[in-house]
Amino acid sequence: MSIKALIFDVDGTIADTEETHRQSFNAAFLEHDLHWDWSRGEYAELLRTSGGKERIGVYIESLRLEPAEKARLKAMVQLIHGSKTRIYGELIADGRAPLRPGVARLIGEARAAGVRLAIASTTTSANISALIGAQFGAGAWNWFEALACGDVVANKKPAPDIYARALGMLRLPAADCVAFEDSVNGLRSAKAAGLYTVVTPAVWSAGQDFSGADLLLRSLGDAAMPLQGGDAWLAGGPQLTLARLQQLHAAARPAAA
Ligand code: XBP
Ligand code: MG
Repeated sequence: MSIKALIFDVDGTIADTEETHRQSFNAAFLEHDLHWDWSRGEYAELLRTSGGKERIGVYIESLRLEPAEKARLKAMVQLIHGSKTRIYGELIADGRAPLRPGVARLIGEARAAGVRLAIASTTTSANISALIGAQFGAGAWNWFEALACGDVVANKKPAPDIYARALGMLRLPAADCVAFEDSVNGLRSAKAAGLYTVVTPAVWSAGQDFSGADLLLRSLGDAAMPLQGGDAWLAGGPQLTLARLQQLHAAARPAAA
């Protein structure tokens, strides 16, 4: 098996979580008496900035305020983001963001085949723990050998740092692994880290430029949401199986020198 590990992005890839993030940001703003309310359109733009704290900072910078007021608000970002993360965890624990098609199936195939699992995400470990617990059950946390997330790296996606961190934790070369992403920032991060990258765009990232993706599919496909048309042709059927991914990954490997 040329694939030794699958490395999953979280938000938008494992589950479509960004609407829950958006609602959590807005609830946190209310909690802090800030009359900010990010619409879907506004949030889609703000998503170009990876990281919730960085995103709030970019938003504050965009406001027509005196420098001193901007500085005062920026000093509150950590506090606001802490509230947002608490609210998000509560919503996710209620089952807000179901897994995307094929994610549970492919993870099950990988576990059965002894292919290792890892996460490389911009969000916080608290958010990932809430999602994994809610959607896979508490014990699933141990399925992922490496968890590279949030502030463990200085440079978030599209920088390669978070994937380099996951590879280091796995002690594997990029050539032996496959990354799964939903956004152009994530694709750029995984490709810059040298990874074969499967992109399954989420509603929030639809229309972004995914040139450079090794495989671009609407989803990973499962019985309820089978792949069709060109996706089915690329995936070799209604679902992207580990066996098919192995074929594609092996064919993409540079010929041994
Ligand atoms: C997507 C992100 C995160 C989330 C919000 O992460 O950019 O910032 O939008 O989560 P991923 P935080 O790499 O999993 O796609 O507020 O915790 O940053
Ligand atoms: Mg993502």
